[in-house]
Parts: sequence; structure tokens; C-alpha cells
Amino acid sequence: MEEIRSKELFEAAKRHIPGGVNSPVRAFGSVGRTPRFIASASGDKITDVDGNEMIDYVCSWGPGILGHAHPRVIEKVQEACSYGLTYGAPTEKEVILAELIAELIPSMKVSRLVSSGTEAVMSAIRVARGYTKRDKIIKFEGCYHGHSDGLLVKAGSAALTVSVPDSAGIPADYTGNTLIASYNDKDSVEKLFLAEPDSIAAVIVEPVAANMGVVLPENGFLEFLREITAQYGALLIFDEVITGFRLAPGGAQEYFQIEPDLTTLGKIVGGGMPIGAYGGKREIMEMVSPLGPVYQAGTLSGNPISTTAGIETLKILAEDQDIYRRLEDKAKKIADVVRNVAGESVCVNQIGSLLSIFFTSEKVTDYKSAVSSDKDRYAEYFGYLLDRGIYVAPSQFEAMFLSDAHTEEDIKYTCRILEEYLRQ
Ligand code: KE4
Repeated sequence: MEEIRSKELFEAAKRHIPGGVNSPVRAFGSVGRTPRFIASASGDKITDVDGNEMIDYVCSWGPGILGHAHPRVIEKVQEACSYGLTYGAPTEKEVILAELIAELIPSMKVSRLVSSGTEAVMSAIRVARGYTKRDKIIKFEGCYHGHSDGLLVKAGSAALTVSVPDSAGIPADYTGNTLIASYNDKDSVEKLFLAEPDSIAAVIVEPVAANMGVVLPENGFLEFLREITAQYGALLIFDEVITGFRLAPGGAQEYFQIEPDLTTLGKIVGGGMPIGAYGGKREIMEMVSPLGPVYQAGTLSGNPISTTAGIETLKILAEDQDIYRRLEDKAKKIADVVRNVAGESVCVNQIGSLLSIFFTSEKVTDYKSAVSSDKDRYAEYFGYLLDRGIYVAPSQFEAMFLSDAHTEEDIKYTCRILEEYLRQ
């Protein structure tokens, strides 16, 4: 497969854009290949600037649950564009989207739209702190919640596993209020609450982790978080930027039947346009400006184009809920082939339309086991698939996403290539 034009564009991009990309994972740094510059996408395919057509299992990191350029979404967005792109004033579509969110995710009685998942999470944490009048939050090692300062952290050395910045440019005292626990480890959470019984504002968790690769919550883990936060007067925040509307119409909280106090959304809720949302119980969200004392604002929040794309996408998902069975069947087909061929030499974590293939013989249940994977093997696997027209995440620590547009034929082809690779 030719990569000539991608190579040219990558060199040009590097002259004016850090690393040549507008988001780090796109640089293909951990897989040692030239990033494919994409020219177009439709259904389950993306086509790069050299004309290579690939089956897309990144789906823009989640928004593409219906496949690329869904006709109904495109038609509505094109129509919306003719009425202007942004007004900086309230519109009916914001009301419609807020109603749809509350209908599909009943815990989100009241929600606020923003322009990214990062913004949604940053705002939800500020609301949790404002509501509880407490400063500390607990997050889990390996979970990613966007790039706001207080969340770009890694486990520090201190006994309390207080965190330290995981990026340059973040003052050490910015992360002092972020405590770190380990995913699926109840004791690591209990220990923090015992040490700080009155100062933890919230626990934020990806109900299914998908940023250390896909890691499922073990039985009782989410229920435990629901109980311990209620016991100590802390809020439970489900970061459903990936799982929202993906695992079920009502996201992970419907799938696992657990009601958080606040939820953050992104990706699917905007149908591929820039968006984020946070929301939850009325008495908590009444803290948000202009109603309450927690300030949050945004020029393009709830803009007519993002809300149009989001409304149409959620309507399609709500109208045809058999989509979730179809999505799971496709993901299961891929997971089963890998398990049957590779046996114990890899760990496959799959739930709904999300899956990850870890090149480790360990069961991957947390960050520590996830990083035991063989990243070189993953890079080799990535290149083998890419050269055969299959585009998966260019990192072991991301997810494989299925869409309703992935055809039986393309799933079959993918399974054949996976089997070929794993048998060699
Ligand atoms: P954005 O600011 O990228 O819209 O959302 C941040 C975010 C928040 N919470 C969760 C659970 C997320 O997965 C994300 C972003 N996801 C990554 C993919 N793992 C976005 C891809 C990228 O960074 O380019």
C-alpha cells in the first residue's frame, strides 16, 4: 500500500503542527509507521490521501457508532449549515438534545453542553467540588478523562498514593487534590476514604475503562463505588465519554443498572461534531452558573451544527435498539476468532461493541496488567493489519470500536486476516 502522499503531508504538517498532528495518538508514535492522512470516509471505510481504502475500527475514537457519513445525519447537518453555523444564543435544538439526553440517560435530569469530553469532565469535577464543598477527587490509574491539569496525573510515591503531574507544565500543587486508586481494587479506594473521610468530593471512573485498552469492571466493583461514595457523602461521576450511548441507549449506567450522581459525555452525543456534556441530579446541577455559584461557559457550547448531528444520531440509536445486539455480535465474532486461534497467549477484553486485544498472557484487569502487554508485538500486529487494509488503534492502550456500518463481509475479512496473523 502506497503511503507517498501521507509521508509528504506528514512532513509538511510537522513544520507547523506539534508532531504533525492535532492529537498525539494520531502520530502513530508507538507503532512506528507514517500516520495515514485521511481524505474521506463512508460507512465502515476510510480512504487515505494515497487512495488506500481501509476498514475502520477506530471510528474517530467512538463517535462513529453509525459508521461514517450516515445519510440521515449528513442531510440534517447540511440543512442546518444553511441556517448559519453558530449564534452564541439559545436555540430549540439545545432543548431537544437536553430532552433526548434526559430520556435516554434518566440520571441526567439536567445537563449542560460543552465542546469536548475534557471540558465536560473538568466542569463536572468543579460542580462536584462546589456542591460538596470538598477539594479532593479519586481517579483510577489507567483511566483517562481528558487533559485538564488536575487529571493528567500518575501515581505518586506517597503512602496515600497522592498523584504527581503526568505532563510538563502542571504545577505540583495542582495535583495534590487528586488521589489515585487502582481499577477493580476496592481496598485501594477504601484506604483513601478511610484516610480522608471528609474531604473527598467525588470518585470519577470510566465504568468500562477504554483508555488502557478495554478493561471491564469486575463483578461488584461499580456497585461498591456507588455504595462507598454514598456512605462518605462523595459524588460518583461516571465518565461515559466513550461508553455513553455505546454500551446501551443509556450507556454503561443502563448496562450495569447503576445510577451515578453526575455523568460526562462526548463523542456519540455529537454524532461526530465537536461536543461534550455533563449532567446529573437537579440539586447538583443547580450549582451551575447562571443559576448557581459554579462558573462554566463556552462560546460554541450547544452550537446548531453539533446539536443537529447529535440529535439525529441519538434518534437513530433510540429508534432501532436492535443495533446494540448487532454491534455486540460483530465484536464477539472478532473476539472469538482471536481467542480460538491465540488461546492464552493474548488477552481479549470485549463488551458490547468495544474490545481490545492485549499481547500478554495475563488477564488484563487493571493498569498494571495492561502495561504488561508486549507493545512491540502490538506494533507488528498493527502494521500487519494496516498493510492489509484494516485500520485499528495505533496504540495498545486504546479500544477497537465497531459500528452499525461494519458489514458481515468486512468482519469476515478482518477475522481471516487476524487468524492469518496470529497463526504465523
Ligand atoms: P475529548 O476532550 O478528547 O473530547 O475527550 C476526553 C475524554 C474524556 N473521557 C474519556 C473516557 C475519553 O476516552 C476521552 C478521550 N478519548 C480519547 C481516546 N482514548 C480521544 C482520542 C484522542 O485523544 O485523540
